[in-house]
Amino acid sequence: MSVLAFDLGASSGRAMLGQLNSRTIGVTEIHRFPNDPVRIGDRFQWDILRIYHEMKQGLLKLKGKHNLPSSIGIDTWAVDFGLLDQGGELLMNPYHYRDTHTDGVMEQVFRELPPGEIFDRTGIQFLSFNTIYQLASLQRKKPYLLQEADRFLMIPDLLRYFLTGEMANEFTNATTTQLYNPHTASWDDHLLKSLKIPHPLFHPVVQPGTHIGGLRPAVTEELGLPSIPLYAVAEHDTASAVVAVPALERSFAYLSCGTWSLMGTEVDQPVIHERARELNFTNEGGAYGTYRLLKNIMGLWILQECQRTWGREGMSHSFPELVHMAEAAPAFACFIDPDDSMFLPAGDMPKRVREYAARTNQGVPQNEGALVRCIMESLAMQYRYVLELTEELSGRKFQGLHMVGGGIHNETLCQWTANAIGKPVWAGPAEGSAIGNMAVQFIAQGELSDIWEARAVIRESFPVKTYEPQDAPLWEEAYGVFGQRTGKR
Ligand code: ADP
Ligand code: LRH
Repeated sequence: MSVLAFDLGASSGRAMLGQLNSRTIGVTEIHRFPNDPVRIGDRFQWDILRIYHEMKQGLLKLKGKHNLPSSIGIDTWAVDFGLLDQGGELLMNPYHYRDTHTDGVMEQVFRELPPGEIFDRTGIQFLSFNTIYQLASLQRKKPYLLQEADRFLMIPDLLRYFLTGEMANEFTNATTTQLYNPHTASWDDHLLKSLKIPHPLFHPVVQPGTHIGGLRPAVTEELGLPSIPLYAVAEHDTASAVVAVPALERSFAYLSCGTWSLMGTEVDQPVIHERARELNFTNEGGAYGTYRLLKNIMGLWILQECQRTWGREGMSHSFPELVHMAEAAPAFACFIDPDDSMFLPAGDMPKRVREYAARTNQGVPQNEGALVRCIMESLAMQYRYVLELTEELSGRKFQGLHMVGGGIHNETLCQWTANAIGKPVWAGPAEGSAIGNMAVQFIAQGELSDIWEARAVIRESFPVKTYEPQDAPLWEEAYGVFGQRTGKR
């Protein structure tokens, strides 16, 4: 049987068909489309109607060529949302989380709600763009929107609603709002009240694997398709990626390596205490009663923005070309802290990396190769730093690191990561989010028994490449330098 996964990442949106034949999943890419935010003046927004249009193009491409899927699931990045009026229409074009409207808002919220209280209630890391701060910003700048709003839906909920006409808030994504309380398993009334965000907008959450409804008549008529069922999957893309980690062991470390790098481990209960807050770890909801104890690392976004900047300047380079240039540049010449907030907004990233180098009295990288080398080595070092913190917080010792996501196409980064952590990296699959999305649909329809069977099948279906650590003393010494230059030690 087959299922369709819509996976909307920052580097692209894709419709992927997953075919399960006994114990093998085969994946066919049906449609890939840009998912670039649209800038209007200072605003940075989702092109949500275009994305919906592209999803319909994906459905149309199935016709005649493939067996129709028995179900559909949608995942995207976290935190972003749409507000609907009483008639079920969108009140505003959803903001992209890299919009600057939340600048300074988290600090303002802390005056009303101490961070300790927010963390105790939610277990979620402090990121300036979390939904809670996006809503607080709207409450201050556009209060009429929240007065008019009848329903809050996160982006996959919203796209699912466009397709089915049914509204439901999915659990994994709901936790990333920093408004969901895992102790009470419900939206946190106190946080909502304190910020004057109307509670009726939020409905009880549904778990991954819940059947929501079929394609609505307007869609089946327009596309000439039958009413294919939609399931809520692990709709936060990182939650789907974690479902797809082909681990055999119950206690494993993962790095979901795409636009962001998300590193952590899967746990049964959220880890909520002072040290977890101090280290700004998060406990995002996972599929099947799990939590994702992890930390956000700025990731390949920095490289993507360098690529974009150079492209604008007439120097277009593919990712493999950039990696090649980095390999030829001198090692360990300069480090950045990838998680410095200066790297969060879109913009001229080469300039920012140079500024960071100058500010920290390091030799300023002069060309593309040196810049890319600096970014990739710094990411590898940050992975070691966060892996050690994950071990500390979970009380676990990991034998190696599972890497999933498009970043594993960067084999040099995989190797440098193994070198930095001094342990093997097991890389695969690259389309982790789409495959995790499919896995939940297969489980929901009884084709796979549970998440562990799904992981075993994923391991058999997609190659996992092992990178053994090399040059241990050199990387150990360089890690010390990284620590000094970035203030992490
Ligand atoms: P997202 O899901 O966030 O859109 P992906 O998982 O698709 O991201 O990963 C995209 C990233 O993977 C790119 O930013 C790029 O750095 C990396 N990548 C993809 N293909 C290659 C390649 N051939 N060589 C090196 N890096 C690559
Ligand atoms: C990765 C991701 C991450 C979130 C960020 C907004 O795509 O979903 O888990 O923190 O985007």
